Amino acid sequence: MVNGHAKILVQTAAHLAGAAYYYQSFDVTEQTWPADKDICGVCYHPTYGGWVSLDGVFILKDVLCPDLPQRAPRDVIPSEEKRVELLKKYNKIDLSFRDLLPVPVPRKYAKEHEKYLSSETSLDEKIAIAKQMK
Ligand code: B12
Repeated sequence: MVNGHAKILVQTAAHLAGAAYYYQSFDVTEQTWPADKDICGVCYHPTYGGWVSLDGVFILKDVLCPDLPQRAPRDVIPSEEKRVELLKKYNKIDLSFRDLLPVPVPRKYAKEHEKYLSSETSLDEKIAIAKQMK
């Protein structure tokens, strides 16, 4: 983050890399939220669903591959109804947004990790949970 802004938008990067589809408000035809409401988008992995964190990108400055074919990400939430559910849950920080694939995911976050993520955004609370885990 630089001056409160992300230096790299990892969700856009994940979508363009073909790694995880980035569902945004414009991926839904009938908007069910007020026009002036900011709806944050969310990436969905074909195998791990919402149980992924996009924690960085590798930039290979001297490696150029102009012929590398671009791979489209798999659209794993094709239905309009499910996309609305996903965006609504994600934006309410209802953590069940992670479980919308029709099949179970092979691996989820540890319970402690979930507790950490569901805690209030107060740094003190997060530090206390991290200390408990230690
Ligand atoms: C700032 C931030 C927040 C802020 C603001 C959220 C926001 N999206 O603005 C706050 C603190 C609220 C937040 C909260 C959460 N966040 Co957050 N956050 C970020 C962060 C650091 C930057 C996001 C950002 O500033 N986006 C700026 C906006 C303008 O970008 P944008 O909406 O994508 O717009 C661009 C695209 O639309 C693109 N574009 C235009 N046309 C097209 C077309 C296509 C096809 C594509 C692909 C792109 C594209 O152009 C626009 C930019 O010009 C990212 C990490 C990162 N570096 O990217 C994590 C991130 C998005 N957060 C994440 C998570 C998990 C959360 C929480 C669930 C945290 C939690 N408690 O667990 C909550 C969710 C609540 C919510 N309402 O979003 C994850 C999402 C993972 C995923 N599966 O997608 C990320 C990626 C972090 C990570 N390490 O994985 N977050």
